[in-house]
Amino acid sequence: MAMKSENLQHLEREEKNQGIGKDSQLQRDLVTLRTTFSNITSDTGADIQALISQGNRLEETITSLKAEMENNRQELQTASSLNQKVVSLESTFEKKEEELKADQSDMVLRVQQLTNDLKSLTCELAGIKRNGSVKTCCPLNWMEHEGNCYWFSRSGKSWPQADKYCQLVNAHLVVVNSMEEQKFIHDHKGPVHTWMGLTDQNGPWRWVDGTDYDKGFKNWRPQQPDNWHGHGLGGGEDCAHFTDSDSHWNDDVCKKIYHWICKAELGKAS
Ligand code: MBG
Ligand code: CA
Repeated sequence: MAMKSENLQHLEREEKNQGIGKDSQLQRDLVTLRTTFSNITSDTGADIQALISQGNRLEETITSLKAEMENNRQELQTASSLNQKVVSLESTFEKKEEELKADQSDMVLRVQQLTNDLKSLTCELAGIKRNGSVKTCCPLNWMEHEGNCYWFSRSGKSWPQADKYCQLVNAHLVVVNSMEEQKFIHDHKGPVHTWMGLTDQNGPWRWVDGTDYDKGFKNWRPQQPDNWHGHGLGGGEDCAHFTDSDSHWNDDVCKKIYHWICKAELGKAS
């Protein structure tokens, strides 16, 4: 703009020098040009001022936006660390809940056991008070089922030793009279070979309580009994046991060490 203004003054001077300043049309044009130019300069100056102040305002806005962004970033960080804490608290809570549930089911089992013990002791006490004449309950740690008492060993013995043990507690090795009883035994014996009161050591198969074998209930595994001699322990197989998995019967060597079950009529075992 400064350049243009100098040029115009120069032009004016030259006009005078050349003696053509009297040309009124030219002079009028010059005046118009000058006014226009001065308008333009002042307009542009105002525009620049406006632009500068707009720029300043923009700078301020940018600064405040930056501060706001920083705030947001920090807030986000806080939120994400809070979220992590919540997640870890949740998993701790879930673990504790599981532990509590396990403890609770242990306690329910224990309460059930104690209730049974209490029932059995109350019944025994009642028997003692009546002079022990009629017993209406199974001893502690025996199971009552259909008018009989059952005791499931938690260790092993040979068949003859298991037989003796049951006699010592006024019972006998278990005799199975029905499929219903077989199922009850299967449900309670656990997955281990378990002796029953059935043997052919003295000839034919005989139940220890005198139950008729031929007419009675049987539940042999297919191809059993086979009095197998292939075990190399001498002799065949003369004692019957419930097999570990499905509880079907097998004859086996009597000196093998298996779990066993005693049975007595309600009120007879001690
Ligand atoms: C076993 C019996 C054993 C004998 C043998 C014959 C896989 O079962 O336990 O008593 O019968 O079979 O192979
Ligand atoms: Ca066999």
